[in-house]
Amino acid sequence: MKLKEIILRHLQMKMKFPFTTSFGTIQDKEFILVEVKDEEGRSGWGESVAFTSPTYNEETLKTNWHMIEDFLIPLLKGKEITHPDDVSAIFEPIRKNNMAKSAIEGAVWDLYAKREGVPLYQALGGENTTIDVGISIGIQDTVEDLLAIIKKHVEEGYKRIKVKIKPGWDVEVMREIRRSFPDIQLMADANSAYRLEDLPQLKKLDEFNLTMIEQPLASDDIVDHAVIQKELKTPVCLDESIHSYEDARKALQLGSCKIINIKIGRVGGLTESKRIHDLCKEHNIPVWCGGMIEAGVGRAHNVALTTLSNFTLPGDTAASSRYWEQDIITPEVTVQDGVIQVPDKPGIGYDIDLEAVKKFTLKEKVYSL
Ligand code: OSB
Ligand code: MG
Repeated sequence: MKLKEIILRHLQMKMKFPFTTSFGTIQDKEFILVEVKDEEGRSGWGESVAFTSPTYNEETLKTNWHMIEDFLIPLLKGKEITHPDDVSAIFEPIRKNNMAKSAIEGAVWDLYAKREGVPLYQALGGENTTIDVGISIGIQDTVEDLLAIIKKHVEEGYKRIKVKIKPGWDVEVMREIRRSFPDIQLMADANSAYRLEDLPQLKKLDEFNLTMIEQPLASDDIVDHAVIQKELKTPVCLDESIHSYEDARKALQLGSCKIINIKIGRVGGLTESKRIHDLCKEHNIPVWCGGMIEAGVGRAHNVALTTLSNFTLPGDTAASSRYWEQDIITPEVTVQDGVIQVPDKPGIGYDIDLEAVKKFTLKEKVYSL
């Protein structure tokens, strides 16, 4: 196929509540929605997961727009695409900027699956028609507030509770959670808030039977993580540190983690996500799908990826209604007893609500190829 047109839209969607991690607070979600069109006018959809500030990683909404407009779209001009895997190959000359690449690549995957008349999850080689999900809970003002939120989500049926931690909001908080919820599947995500010398503090978390501790150390580190993984009973899971198949291969070789969180945007797309999944499967390393507070299009891609067989741990893709009064897809992503039914329509499997898209769009630009 040849791509005919790409439309970039800058959307802003108000979140129901602010989400606080060790690196900061996100309130109004702004992101780029990508629409790619083929010769027949069919559309595929992708979502950039870059935030407005370079606090999770170095990318931002504006750097993504710049990369897509000035480098990625020009690379696609005149190219014949026989399979979405071609897109990562075409983008190969551009270093990093994975979230920008992924937003386009995801839209091409959706378009490809629609042209083939198959659901995206099948195009990816996914096997499961339902996926298990957990939920990620931000840092709260008080432990009482946190316990009340956990209670609500446990009652809703989410299969695993993840809480954000940072120095000063860690061991005593986890102790209180375990006291109230002795049997839930529980984990902690530090978003790189600790350093090697904090090992004694991290070791205290071993007493709470956590499924894992996610990204305790620096966002570009796999060496110190290998040191602490040897000292900790709790499995270490890497998020920020894994940008590619090569990073994953090296982390597994070093013993930097026992679990990997795959985020499609962080690793540059679905093709790379699948390669990392396959590598981890070969090495008996379980994976799960992380979240970036996505709107519906990003959620749909997460759902499709999570159907691959080595996604054996619940992911972070909660219901659309968790963050949004109104999402940009119909139907919205719903969760029942911690399970999402994977849609079986061609492509991402959810329709785009163009009225909603219009309502949330601040800026739109059309590029002809
Ligand atoms: O580290 O997984 C993370 C949100 C923003 C940035 C980073 C992370 C998160 C989450 C929330 O944990 C995931 C979600 O609900 O989409
Ligand atoms: Mg994380």
